[in-house]
Amino acid sequence: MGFTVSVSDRFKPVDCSDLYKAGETVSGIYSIYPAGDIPVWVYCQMISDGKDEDKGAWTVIQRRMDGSVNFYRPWDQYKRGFGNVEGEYWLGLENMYQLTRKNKYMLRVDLEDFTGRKGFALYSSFSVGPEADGCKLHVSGFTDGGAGDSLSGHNGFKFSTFDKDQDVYENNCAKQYLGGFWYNSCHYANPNGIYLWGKDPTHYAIGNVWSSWKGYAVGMKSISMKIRRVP
Ligand SMILES: [Ca+2]
Repeated sequence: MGFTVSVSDRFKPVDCSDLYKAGETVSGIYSIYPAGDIPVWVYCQMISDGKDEDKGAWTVIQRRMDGSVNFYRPWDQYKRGFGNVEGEYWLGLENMYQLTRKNKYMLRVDLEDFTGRKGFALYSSFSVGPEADGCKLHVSGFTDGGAGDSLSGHNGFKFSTFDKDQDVYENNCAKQYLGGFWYNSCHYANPNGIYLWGKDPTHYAIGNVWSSWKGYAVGMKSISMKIRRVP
């Protein structure tokens, strides 16, 4: 395993990049310190082979893979984080804010459908604003990894949950599309929507969909959002 209590007593990595630089090159669960003092468990995807520019660490901030965790949750849970760091989880808006206010990050969204096809979307800049301003999403610099861009349309919007409507829609996007997200009016992607187990045209846009790749009726088998510090 890649963590020990004795090491973290002295060494408080802010994110997975700090761990990678300290010699932890195996993917797995680690504790990081986004706010400096309180440890947070996270999955680190370490890339130690291949091209030099690919090497480094991704800090996973959101992950769906088997439908085992309910993502239809209230604001306080989206703020603090929830789920199982070994499987499906949400790192929490406060942790994302703490991470991205201090350092610059890029974002990668990895997607896989139920036929095994994969795609991704890369963004050269990603940050989350403070709760006092609605935990706004700031994302830009799209590069296509085959899945298209379903996130730039959410840039600048506040985060909404069923009990905290901060979207720009006359109704409640989180209630209507059964997730929590930086809803506009309402979405191009719904990574925290219902785990649909594939294609279900009887339900429109409530799944964990990425519309620019598979439209609004196909839920992903797996989706993960991960951030990496930009030098
Ligand atoms: Ca609304």
